[in-house]
Amino acid sequence: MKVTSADIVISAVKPEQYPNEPIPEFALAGRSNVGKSSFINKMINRKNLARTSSKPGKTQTLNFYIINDMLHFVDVPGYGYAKVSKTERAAWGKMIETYFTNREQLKAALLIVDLRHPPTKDDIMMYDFFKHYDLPVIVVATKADKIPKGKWQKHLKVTRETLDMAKEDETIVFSGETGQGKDEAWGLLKKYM
Ligand SMILES: Nc1nc2c(ncn2[C@@H]2O[C@H](COP(=O)(O)OP(=O)(O)O)[C@@H](O)[C@H]2O)c(=O)[nH]1
Ligand SMILES: [Mg+2]
Repeated sequence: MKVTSADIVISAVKPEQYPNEPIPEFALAGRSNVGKSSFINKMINRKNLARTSSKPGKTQTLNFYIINDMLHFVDVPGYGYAKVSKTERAAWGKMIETYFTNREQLKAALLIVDLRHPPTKDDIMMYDFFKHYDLPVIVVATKADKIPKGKWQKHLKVTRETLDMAKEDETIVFSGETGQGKDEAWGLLKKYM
């Protein structure tokens, strides 16, 4: 996919703010700091359109990006950050549930996990949530640059097994640093568009 344009559309907190275009949409879910924003930036060849940060738990909005006027990426606020109040956690849950269960344009969820480590309890919960709502999930195992290539398949197997992934759900080994997996990711997304 040749990306010729990419822009932020809106940072939304409620459905009235979601863009109305009937174009395919893909949402990025994952732990805070796992590499969701870096995934978007790498996919669209932009250094910092999606805000990346080493301070987790900051973004509490759904950030919609439009690519080539033909699809949306939605950067979803991360989970698993300890220093979040009960109230904030509840607000997050409500926003996530509202978005993922009512969005017609949504073609698949991209669950971003860290290839180096087994998925967390929260990752498993997120995966199960998507399956419960019959949403296709693509698991993107990122930060691959941080472990030797010879170990990727072994780690990927742990990822699939820990999430107890359905056979039909795909995984991609990715790196927001090197761009590993980028073409494969675009190839998969095209299948859903
Ligand atoms: N080495 C490496 N670092 C990454 C990768 N993806 C993200 N990071 C770093 O991890 C931190 C969090 O990334 P970010 O994209 O902001 O995570 P988000 O909170 O999920 O959006 C940043 O310091 C990134 O530079 C990757 O694939 N490889
Ligand atoms: Mg982010």
